[in-house]
Amino acid sequence: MEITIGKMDERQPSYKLIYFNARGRAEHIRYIFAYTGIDYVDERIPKDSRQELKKSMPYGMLPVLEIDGKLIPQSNAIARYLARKHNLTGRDEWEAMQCDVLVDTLGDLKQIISQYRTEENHFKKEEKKAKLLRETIPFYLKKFEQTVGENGGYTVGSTTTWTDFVFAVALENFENIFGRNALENYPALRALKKRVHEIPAITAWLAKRPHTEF
Ligand SMILES: N[C@@H](CCC(=O)N[C@@H](CS)C(=O)NCC(=O)O)C(=O)O
Repeated sequence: MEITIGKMDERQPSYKLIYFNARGRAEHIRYIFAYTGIDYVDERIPKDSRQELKKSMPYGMLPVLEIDGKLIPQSNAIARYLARKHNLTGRDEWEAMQCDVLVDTLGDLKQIISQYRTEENHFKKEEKKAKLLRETIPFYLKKFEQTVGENGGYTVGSTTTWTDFVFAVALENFENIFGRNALENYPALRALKKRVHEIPAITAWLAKRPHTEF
């Protein structure tokens, strides 16, 4: 008689992450794959096949994660699913909720920054930039700075979570958009980004990932 110890179904699903050749809304998912060491295909769709491919996606948008052939949309649903499976949502339900609160709040700020970046009217764009730099960004970043400072360098609790990855990716973009000194008043946020980038698996990913502007 054979005795099976442990879970019967330990098979790793097959994963293919489908996105454009950009960090964009897929990079935090790539960080999770890098950190956990899970195999996946990092499929980057060339510009000329974008329109055709989008038609076959559940909501016509990317990223999509193909899990054993099933197409799953929504970047944060994908990231949260992987994070839950691989213990990256904190120590308990409370911390998992804190992860979501921070990811969604950062999402609010990213949306306002995106409205500024896509503004075509030069005058309105300058107005939006001034308000962002004077009010909106300090409002959010001061609060994030305080939280990360209180948590000793983590966004949530005292362990690495997927939220740390979401923030590290966003802070890198933030410096690209607003300049190298954009985080000079936020030492805890700079330290958070540095800590994430110094996790060996993430350092290795940063060294080998394709270079893209965003
Ligand atoms: N809430 C969705 C938004 C997805 C989204 O807006 N994707 C953009 C790219 S970042 C897209 O596919 N746009 C269609 C296009 O660029 O043709 C998510 O987070 O996954």
